[in-house]
This record gives sequence, structure tokens and C-alpha cells, in this order.
Amino acid sequence: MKLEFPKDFLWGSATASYQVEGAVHQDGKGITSWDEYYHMPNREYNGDISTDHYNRFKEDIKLMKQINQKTYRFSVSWARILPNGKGEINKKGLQFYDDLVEELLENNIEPNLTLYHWDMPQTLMETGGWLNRENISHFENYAKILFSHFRGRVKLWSTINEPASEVIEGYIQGTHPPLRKNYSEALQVAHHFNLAHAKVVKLFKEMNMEGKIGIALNPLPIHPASDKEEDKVAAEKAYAFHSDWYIAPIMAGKYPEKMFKECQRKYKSPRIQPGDMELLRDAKVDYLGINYYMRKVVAHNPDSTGNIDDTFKYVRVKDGNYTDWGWEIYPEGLYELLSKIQDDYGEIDFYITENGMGFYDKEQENGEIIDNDRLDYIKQHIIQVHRCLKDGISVKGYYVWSAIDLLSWTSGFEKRYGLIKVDFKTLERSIKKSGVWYAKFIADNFMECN
Ligand code: GCO
Repeated sequence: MKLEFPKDFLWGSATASYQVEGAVHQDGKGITSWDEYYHMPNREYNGDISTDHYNRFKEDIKLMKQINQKTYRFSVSWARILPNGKGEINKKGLQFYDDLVEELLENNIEPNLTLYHWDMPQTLMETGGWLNRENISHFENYAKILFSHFRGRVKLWSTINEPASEVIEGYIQGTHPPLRKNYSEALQVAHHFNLAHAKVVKLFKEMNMEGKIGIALNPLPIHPASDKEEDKVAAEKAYAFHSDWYIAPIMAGKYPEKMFKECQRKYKSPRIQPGDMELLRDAKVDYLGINYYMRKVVAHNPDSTGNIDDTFKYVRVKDGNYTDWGWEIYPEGLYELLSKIQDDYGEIDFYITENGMGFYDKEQENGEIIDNDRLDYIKQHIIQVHRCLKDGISVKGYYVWSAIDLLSWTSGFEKRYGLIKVDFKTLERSIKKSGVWYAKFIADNFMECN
């Protein structure tokens, strides 16, 4: 069967500032929450150099061009623009993104700019980070600088990348900065992310910006481990916790009711001020960005302490296809997720802002990477994108995570994602087999499959 895609479909790949740029002290950049985190005692790696994309972006864009990419999603490091998160603009930092955008436009690659992908200026982190409501206005200011500067040149914007990851890993599990384990704080931070997002969406419209603005969420499709009622309830709770808690405020300006009541009872959080929910309701996004990697299967947890995320437990599926990091490869989940969101909230344009898989890439003797597993992963997910299109779900673009090998936040440089290989000793780049395949696929804009 021949699967054809719309002519204007945007095929691309993505990265995030801290994971690729390196150059952490170059040209006046301020310290961020992740610089701070990686320079705590006993950390084995850090992003000080990473792929050195900051100094090698031209070479990287050349390779993206060879892959025939129509678009590239990257994030701006707030602390390069405003080293303390507020105050004077650092011209050299802004110039870097200006050069990057110009290079992309010259190569006919559509820039897709994310304002915030987790690297919080440390000065603001020290005043409470996202827990401090006042910091929202600094984010608005920062957004305004970028909107004015890139008006007419950047047409695809997203506000925040995966708020759920920062909330859960940064404030519940304590594995990402600021290493907190406090449910009440976590829920408040999630609310502040929504307010920050909404204010910036409003600003985008007030400034009459050309183009589209959205957010990149990472909802998970969740299946119950059995037909038992208690497992079904567990799956509903897990979906509210991981997914709908972040989708509902963006799509409908509300929080999922049951979880909201439970959180008020247990944690007296989030605290909502008059006008907040109106603001969320009024901030209509032009699209929803989805970062999709895996599904989760859950069962009722009989040993629950009663916290919102341990009334359910994760179950490994027999015969499931898992990576070395325990992520289940489940392409159908992408279709299930998008159709569920559309059923729940109505039609919206989707962009798959991230999709890809981390593997240990094994080099051939000549250094080549024959990454059939990644190639197959991407192919299977693109087939699901086609299934969405066929069923009337409007998907406008797809970004492989990642454009190039980079630093995995808590798995280091061993877990590889790139279409482009980086030799981290020499920083030499080369296109992997998956990249060669993607280039041909983009040029054809169709796929033959059985
Ligand atoms: C990792 C993660 C990341 C994320 C991305 C989220 O291993 O570090 O998979 O690379 O996918 O940063 O937006």
C-alpha cells in the first residue's frame, strides 16, 4: 500500500538548547538551573560542551538540509537573552539565535521556536523559580523580546516544553532541578506554567504576530492492566495525572474535576486567584504540540500511601517491546492519544513536536551507524500519523527527536536519539542510516508498506 502525505506537511527534527548547545559560558550567557544541577558533586557528565551546536550550527543545518528537512524545532535559552532572567538584553546571545534563524531561512527550513525547554535562569530559580508567581511576568517580558525580534521570520512558536516533566520530575520525584519532593508545590508550579503559557499566548495575539502559537505537551496513553474495575479506575487516575491535567487547561481552560477535588482535599493546591481560569479559557492555542514516546500500562496499587500518583502502579506487559530504558515501543498509542484528545475537546491542529527513541547505537568498524531499530521506530510512528490523517485528525507536522545526538537529561551521552551521529571525542558529525532513510522518505512524501 502507498501511504501519501499532504504536500505542505512539515517533516523535521527537534532539539533543546541545553541538550545540544554547549558553550555554557560563551558570549555572556547566564547560569541556568541545569548548569547548577550538573555542577553538583559527583555528576558524571554535563552539557558544558555537549555537541557544541552553538559553534557548529551551520554544519548541523547543512546536514539537516541533506536530510531534506522542511523544518527544525529548537529552543531558546532564556539566560542567553537575559542572563539573570530579567533586565538588560545580552546582544550576543540574541545574535546567536538570529544567525541560526537566518541560516534556516536561507536553507528553506522553517524555524519552530520553543521559548522554554527547562533551562531556567538560575537567578530566577533562586527567587523560587516557577513556584514564585512573580516570575511569570519575567517570562512574559522575555517572550516579548523574542516576538519583537523575530516577527515575520519565525512563524511557528511554542511556549513551554513538557510542563508535566518539570512538574513530576522536578517537584514530585526530585530527579530534575530544583530536586523537590512536594505535591503541593508541584501542583502550584503546574498552575503557574499554565498562567505563563496563557499570558504569552495572549501577548502573541495582542502583538498581531504572524504565524501560530501552541505548547508542546507529553501526554501518555494509559491502559489498564486488566478488565478489573479497580484497574480501570487506576488507568483513569493515571491518565488524569500524566495527561489530562495538562491538556484540559490548554484546550478548555479547566482542570480535570475529580483530580482537582482530590488535590484540593489532600494538598490544598493549586491555589487559584480570581481571573486565573478566565485567562486560561481565553488563551486559545493555534495548535497542540504532542511529544510522544510510549504508553503506560497500570494496575491498582494495593499498597498506596494515598498520594495522587501511587494509587496506581506501572506494569510491564508480557511480550511488550521495551527499550533498554524500559520505554515501551507502542506506535498505535500515538493514534489512540490524538483521537482521544479530539474526542474529548474537539478538532485542533496537531504537530508531533517530538517522537523518537533512545538506543545504544553500535558503531560499525568504519564508524557508521546502522540504526535499523530507530529507523523502524520512526517508520511505524509515521504510519500512525497517516492513520490519523485518514481518520480526519489534522496533523500538520512531525519532528523526530532528535535532530542530532545530544545529552539525555538523566541518561547522559550513552542514550542516543539523533538522526545525525556525534562522535563526542572529536565532535565530528555524520548521518545515520535512519537519517538517510528519512531524507528519501521526505523527498518522496509517501511510504510503501504492507
Ligand atoms: C532524554 C529525554 C529528552 C526528552 C526531551 C523532552 O532522554 O533526556 O528523552 O531528550 O525527550 O528533552 O522534551
